[in-house]
Amino acid sequence: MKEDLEPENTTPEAARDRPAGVQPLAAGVLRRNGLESWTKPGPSLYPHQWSWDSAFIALGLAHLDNRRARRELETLFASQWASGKVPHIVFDPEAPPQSYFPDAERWSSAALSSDAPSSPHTSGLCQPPVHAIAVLRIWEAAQGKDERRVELAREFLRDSYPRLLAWHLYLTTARDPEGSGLVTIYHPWESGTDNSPRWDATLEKVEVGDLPPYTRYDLKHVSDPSHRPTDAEYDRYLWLLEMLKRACYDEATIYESHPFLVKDVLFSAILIAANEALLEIAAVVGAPDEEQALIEGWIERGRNSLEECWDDDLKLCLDYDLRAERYARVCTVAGFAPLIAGGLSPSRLEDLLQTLDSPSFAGNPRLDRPLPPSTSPDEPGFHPRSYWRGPTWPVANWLLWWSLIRAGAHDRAESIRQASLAQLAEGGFAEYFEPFTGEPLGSPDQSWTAAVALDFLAAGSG
Ligand code: 2M8
Repeated sequence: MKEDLEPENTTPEAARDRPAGVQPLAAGVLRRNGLESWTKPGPSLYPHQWSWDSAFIALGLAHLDNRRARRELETLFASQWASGKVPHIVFDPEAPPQSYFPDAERWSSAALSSDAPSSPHTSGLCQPPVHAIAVLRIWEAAQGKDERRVELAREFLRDSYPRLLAWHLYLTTARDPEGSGLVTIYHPWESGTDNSPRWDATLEKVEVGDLPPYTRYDLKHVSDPSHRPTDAEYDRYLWLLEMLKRACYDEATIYESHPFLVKDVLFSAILIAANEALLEIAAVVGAPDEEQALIEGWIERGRNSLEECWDDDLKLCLDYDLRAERYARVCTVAGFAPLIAGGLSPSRLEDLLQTLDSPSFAGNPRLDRPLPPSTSPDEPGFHPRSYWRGPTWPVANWLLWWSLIRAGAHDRAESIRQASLAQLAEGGFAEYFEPFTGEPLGSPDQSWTAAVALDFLAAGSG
């Protein structure tokens, strides 16, 4: 039953703001990638439910069909671990065989950890917590609609709040036993920016042991294997997975022995922004004062800790490798973490805008459009066609746009929105784009790309 399908906004103002019919095309991508209660990130490369993809998808769906948006997140949270962790992949038992590797069997999460759900199977990692931001968007999108829709959205908020709180509690405790305010990740896949040069130095030190054999299925879904991470990177990814399995996904054991323990500034910043959203949700559902105070404490501690990772020469924030006890001096979009975390002083905002518009990022004269490459072209590890090593990612543009609005930099935000929409109108809903030519790369018809387009458009139509 389509209980609350929203009619499309067709005012002349909205039409002016919709380059080349982007809205129906984006809606079509989400419809085609949609299954019964959730959406595949990509038509063939990603056949399962991914955590932060689902959050972005839900915030796009919120403008099309509030019910489907709610179900997207309800389905994901149904697989939350007993520890509060939201797994990075929920495996679809109906997905075609040999379509994605590592598969549920390779992760063996339920066999190794009593915290993991046994059906459907999940991976043992997590991804950046965009979920509370999406839940709030679903609530906002329901405002001004009829009473029943608002009541359904309020019910969803009430159900989501304890799940989100448990998720954020997991991240602020198990993933931050030091109480530093920053989240520790165990694998590049947790960052969502998998092969970014942010991880090169840490990964180089990982010595791959006796790795059980495997076949990469990802390469059959892209036109050119050089867009995807290399085999050497994959060996390390798979070896880290074996290490986590040996630790039975137990946090304390991982902390003692795991070779990849990094304080990820982008992940931490998203958690801070998500905590701000959670605080708003807490107010709507009337959560106890102690819980609201706890969330406020997380936000403050997180922002202070990001400040400690600030590099005044690069004018960016840096990840910290706990094993090597050093910062990763690499310029990538993750360095804009303080902008995403919010609560900036005017001078810090000025610093970040300067970096954003410098030749190291969106001000690079070779760019097809003034959109920041995922890795600065100044970096030795930059590669314009390889995944998170240089291409422009629409989701990263969305994060910057949304953060600039929250920081009050409306004009700067608007130029990112316009440039990103123009890129999608021309190149379609690709997973990522070559920054100098604008060529669409990776998986075509990527769901989160379509979802952020819908959110950009909704903002444009007021
Ligand atoms: C990419 O990551 C997966 C592993 O999780 C992969 O490359 O196979 C990343 O871009 C990640 O951020 C994203 O969530 C996922 C699905 O779109 O693909």
